Amino acid sequence: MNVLEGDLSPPAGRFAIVVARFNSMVTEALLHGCCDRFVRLGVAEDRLDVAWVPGSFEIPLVARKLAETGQYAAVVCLGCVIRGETSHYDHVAGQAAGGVMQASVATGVPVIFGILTTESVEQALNRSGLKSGNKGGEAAEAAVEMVNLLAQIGPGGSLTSVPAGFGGGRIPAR
Ligand code: INI
Repeated sequence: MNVLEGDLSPPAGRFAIVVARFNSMVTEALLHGCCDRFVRLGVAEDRLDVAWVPGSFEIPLVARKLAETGQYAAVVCLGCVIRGETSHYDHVAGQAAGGVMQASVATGVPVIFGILTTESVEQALNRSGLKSGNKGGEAAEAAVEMVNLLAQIGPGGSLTSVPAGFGGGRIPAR
């Protein structure tokens, strides 16, 4: 059995982060957690580009445009949609999630969903660094893992370097 799994070794390339200004107290904390984790994983700040958008609804378009440039190994999306604050929560949260997924599948670039969807401000704060970790940091990890996984699968990866018909992949040490 061949097992493919991305690890957290330092990847090459640049990373884009799209972050919403709406609920900026939370999203700035997500951005801080995201950049901090990238740096800890070996991606220096000068390899990070940050694009601010008005709200989470605007994230997918900009994420897709950035992914289409071919300049980025991955795009991380950060936002915060709080149910208590909006009657159109379901639309904003749902469209943001669907759009992020579409941007990724359409471009073949990992586009990571780091948009908090919570019931309350308290939950949002807890998930942006207070009590329950920082979703921005988790998003940076997911980006690195996906880049390393795709490097195993895609051109030049171990799956493409074995003779046709062998179907083999690298079995990473666990
Ligand atoms: N945008 C968010 O990122 N989070 C929210 O909680 C939110 N609420 O509450 O409405 C929100 N709305 C703005 C939306 O994302 C767009 O910016 C706006 O509708 C303009 O297109």
